[in-house]
Amino acid sequence: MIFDRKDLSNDQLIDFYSKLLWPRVIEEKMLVLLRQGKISKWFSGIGQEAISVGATLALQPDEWIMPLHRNLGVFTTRNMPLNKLFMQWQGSQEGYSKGRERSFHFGNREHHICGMISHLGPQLAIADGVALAYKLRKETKVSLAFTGDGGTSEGDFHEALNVAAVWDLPVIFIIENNGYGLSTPVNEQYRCISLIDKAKGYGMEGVQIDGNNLLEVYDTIKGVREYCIKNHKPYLIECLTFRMRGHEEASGTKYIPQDLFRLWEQKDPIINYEKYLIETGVINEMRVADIRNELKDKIESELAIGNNAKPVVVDTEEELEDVYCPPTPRRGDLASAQPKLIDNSKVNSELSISRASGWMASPDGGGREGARLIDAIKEGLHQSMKAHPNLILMGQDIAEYGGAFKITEGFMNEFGKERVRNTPLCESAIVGATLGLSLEGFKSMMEMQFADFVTVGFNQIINNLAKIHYRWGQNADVVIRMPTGGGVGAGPFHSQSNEAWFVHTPGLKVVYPSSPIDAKGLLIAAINDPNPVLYFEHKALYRSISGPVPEEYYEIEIGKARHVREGDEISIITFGAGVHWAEDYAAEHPEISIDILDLRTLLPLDYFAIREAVQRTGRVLILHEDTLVGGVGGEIAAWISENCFSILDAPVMRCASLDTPIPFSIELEQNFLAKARLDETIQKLINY
Ligand SMILES: Cc1ncc(C[n+]2csc(CCOP(=O)(O)OP(=O)(O)O)c2C)c(N)n1
Repeated sequence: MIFDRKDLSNDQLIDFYSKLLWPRVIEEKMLVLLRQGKISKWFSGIGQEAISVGATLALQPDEWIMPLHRNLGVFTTRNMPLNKLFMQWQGSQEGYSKGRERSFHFGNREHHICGMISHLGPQLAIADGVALAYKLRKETKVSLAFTGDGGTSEGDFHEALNVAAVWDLPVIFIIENNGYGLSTPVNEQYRCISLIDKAKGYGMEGVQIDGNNLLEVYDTIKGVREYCIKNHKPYLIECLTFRMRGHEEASGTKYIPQDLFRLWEQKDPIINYEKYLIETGVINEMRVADIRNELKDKIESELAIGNNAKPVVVDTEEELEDVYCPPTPRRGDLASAQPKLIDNSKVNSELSISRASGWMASPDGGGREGARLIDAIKEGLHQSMKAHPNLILMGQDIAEYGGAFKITEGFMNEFGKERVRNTPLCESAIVGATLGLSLEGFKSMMEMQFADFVTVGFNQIINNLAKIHYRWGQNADVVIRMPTGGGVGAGPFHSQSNEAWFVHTPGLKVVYPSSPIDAKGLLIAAINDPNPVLYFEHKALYRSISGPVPEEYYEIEIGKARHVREGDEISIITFGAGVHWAEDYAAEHPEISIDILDLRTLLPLDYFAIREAVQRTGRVLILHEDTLVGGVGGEIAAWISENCFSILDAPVMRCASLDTPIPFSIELEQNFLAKARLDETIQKLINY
């Protein structure tokens, strides 16, 4: 192995040695503790340390790194104390994730390390978001993300590299090519000759290096860092290396030919570097022994602290509280933009909403007063852009074109293309980028062109945005706008109601306004909320309903339902288009006294208002546009039966859409929608 020290001093070379050795001696100790049952799982990076250590040394300490399961050297080179790391690996509450995460699945703001989720590839796009933040602030910084050779086959790899290239983001993507996925060799993983061939396809530069040569890794990444900053571009680095142990300790190494171990033993990153330092007189064997002994002593003293971790004390309240980030106090320049809180949660005749004749009105149907739902959303977004100079909008065709539904029309001219960003068709990477922006203190709103397309960004929402605060205390200050719903003759993939997927995910908030006043106030509240909020907006209501909307900057509180209509025979609990179906039905059936509750927020639910609605009539119908099985109606019905049984006069009934995909033809769609069964269900409830 040939080392080139360039202008590194002896002291620096020795410091590098100690940093390279530290993760190795920690691991050797952990493998013993694993066998003793003191820690539960271990993913070994033995043989690959030069990559983690060299990369971290090449970056500034406040540049974000997105490591994976073999990157102990990132954590140690960023000087995370071993006692706390050890507490983390033991599952102690004094570790970095309060005992909630295993092995390397945690991050820490202070050290600018973003914790991985098991799915590997999602780390890459978070680096895009961080780099975008650096770029927007004109900071001379890069972000750096790791992937294995196996991870390069994930769609996340493609999306993250593509977005970084298209947006000219200073991101360093590092592939640690150790020859195997879990047991899958590279020839069953990809067909290009080498993985840097992929760089060309994205229009970026790439280089393949010896990942076991610390100085080569360090020097390359240092140079690449300068390139990325100077040229505002990403870069792909493939580090050739080898995994000297099993995928994780339990999986063994039987599937790997033994010759390979003998070959790579010769290329051990530590032994070779140590040899180089001794041969060039930078260090002598005595000093090497001293360093090794110092590190061994350090391990013992750190583990002594780590072993003293207090036993886990379960506090359910704290567990639930930590799912969400508490509201952030507003700072300086934004203080003047404090939104007013409007409470329209009680029946209020002034807030009557007018609907174009028939719910399935054509977009330009007449008969409106005040602002339309779409105008209200636009105004809420516009005022939020003014209130938050750090709010970034991202979505397909949202810049010059103004978005598929024209909600951001004119925004690009007013706020600039940096803040109103067209995205490539990379939903997963864009959700990942929202999280990266959040790491750097930005707010972002992503427009899903249609709520249906969220499936291709699902993992980042469900597993990263939703869980990150509970896992390691980092918030995801993100709103995802979801143009949703049917009644527009758009078929199975432009009409779905998929809110229930998200209601089932702790850590998200889900709002679903049915009126213009709520649409504006809930959007402002969602953007002000530091947590990830899925904001559902019904496409068929965009231009078919209108109502009074205050011009001021105001919030409607998330988690509060609205009592729409007073009645004493049955209560309809609903949201979105269901509110209008219920109101229409009530208007057409004055002989029935119908009470209507608009939930407005589906997560967290307003249980107080639900109980009151049950109390008012004792007969409850839950109405929603989503299909019946697994819809939110089932959850609400269960809660009512458990908590309001004594005040019920009839079983809770549900009216929902047919359990089929959404058909295209208008006749089939009308039959599909819950509205087609509303009369029948109400009659059943009344006559029970
Ligand atoms: C999306 C996803 N699929 C499968 C797995 C299971 N898994 C964990 S690590 C791994 C192999 C990863 O290989 P590679 O990216 O080469 O990294 P290495 O472990 O070799 O460092 C697999 C298949 C996973 N964690 N996530």
